[in-house]
Amino acid sequence: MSDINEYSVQGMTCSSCASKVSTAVKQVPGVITTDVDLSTGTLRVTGPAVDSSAVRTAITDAGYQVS
Ligand SMILES: [Cu+2]
Repeated sequence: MSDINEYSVQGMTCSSCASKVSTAVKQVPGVITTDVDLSTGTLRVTGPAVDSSAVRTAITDAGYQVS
């Protein structure tokens, strides 16, 4: 797995949504940084060997959809 992964997240409309998603994803083991681009709905996650299915679960558990 690469150290940088991007996810397309649906449902984030403001900075509060972005921080909610970031906070949830930062709980995933191995995640070092998260960065959200609200205009595109892109979540960028850095960290070695991050389990992408765990990231997806964290996003959906926070109440957002990921494609
Ligand atoms: Cu919001």
